[in-house]
Amino acid sequence: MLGSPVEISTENIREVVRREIEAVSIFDIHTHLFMPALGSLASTGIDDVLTYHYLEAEFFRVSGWTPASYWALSKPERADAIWRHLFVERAPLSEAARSVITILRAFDLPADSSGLREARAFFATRDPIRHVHDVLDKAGVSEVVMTNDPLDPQEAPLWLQEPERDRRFHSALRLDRILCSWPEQYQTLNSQGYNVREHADGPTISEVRRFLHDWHARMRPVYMAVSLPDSFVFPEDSIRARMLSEAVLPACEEFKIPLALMIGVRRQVNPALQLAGDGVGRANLQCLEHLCNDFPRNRFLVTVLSRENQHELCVYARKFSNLMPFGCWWFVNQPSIVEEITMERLEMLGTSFIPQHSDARVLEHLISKWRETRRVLAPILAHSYTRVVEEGRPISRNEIHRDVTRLFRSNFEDFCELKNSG
Ligand code: FIX
Ligand code: ZN
Repeated sequence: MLGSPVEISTENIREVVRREIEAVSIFDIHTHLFMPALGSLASTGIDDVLTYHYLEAEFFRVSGWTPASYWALSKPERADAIWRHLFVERAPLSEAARSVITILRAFDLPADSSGLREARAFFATRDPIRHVHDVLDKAGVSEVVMTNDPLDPQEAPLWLQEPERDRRFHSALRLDRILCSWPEQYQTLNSQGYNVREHADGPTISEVRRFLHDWHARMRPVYMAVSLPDSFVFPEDSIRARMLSEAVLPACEEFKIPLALMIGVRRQVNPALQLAGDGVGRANLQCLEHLCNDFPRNRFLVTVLSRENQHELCVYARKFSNLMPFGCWWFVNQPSIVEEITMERLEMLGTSFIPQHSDARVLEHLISKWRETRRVLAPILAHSYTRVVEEGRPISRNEIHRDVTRLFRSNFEDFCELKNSG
């Protein structure tokens, strides 16, 4: 019998699983957070929490405000407007709205006040370094992976100054501008000293390899990443497909890091809403067959945005061990859908997947998003163990501890070959 000899009775399984999930220190594999040394890019505090694009989308539905009139406001004025329309004039029933309540309660701040004065005063007094520590601690998160864009006009110059690294914040080399808007972006590579052309000829591909090499050395990313539209096809006679197969995937193989594919976003279906204006589409996932088959020495972290693509992703994961499904991304990060996706993955993949990432854009999101994930996943996992015990195979606490650790950290660490697994 593995680990402690103590077999867990079906009555106790729920509580044991709940405690193990409560105690596990999570490795959050995809966020839009920034390490302290990149602090000027970071978002934190009640005004950033309220002007989160998930809430802006809901605000535009109910407020009657035009996007232009909203964007003309300052950030605190926008936060005031969102608070009034979504939290005072309405009960905060949506997932995104309820998570604001979770954040306020985590700092013992009132959740029913008419205004934000007290919350603003509280966050204004926080020491930034201390606050990062407290939030990670409250969320039970020990490490996060950032989203780092080497072509971002604000972010790229900060990396050239060799910012102090923080071992809690890993980097991910984000390649959307290269793989999704090359005609608009290739000049930025030229301005960084790379000699590339719009039509991506051979010399351009080598220069992109050199670019990836330099930024890999600078950021030391745990993976490279790209979000892809629902229309993404591979193979294809396109600059994107060529960049993928001749530059990005060979570079990932050379650096022994995975490529993260986030498939199914329809960017800017309503541009007036800015970040809140993105949509979703069902993708043709046959691209995964070709990528996993044609690049067997590459590893692929994959998440899909459309609910309709989730089952196919599970089936592909059963076919390709170099494919690791991760997270319930964005529009499917709703408790009822997370339940469905996670149950399906447990039934089809056992514990060989990464159930969630936070996609936190504001530091405090870590608290609400992981509290909700823990709340939703515990009964689902307990149900799976109970089924096994009812079939006559005992389960021990150590087995539960091992599996929970796998799901929330070591599956990722092992897939990325990160040293300090466990
Ligand atoms: O592509 C991404 O990484 C997405 O997560 C973002 O673009 C999106 O805006 C987001 O914040 C989703 O949660
Ligand atoms: Zn994201």
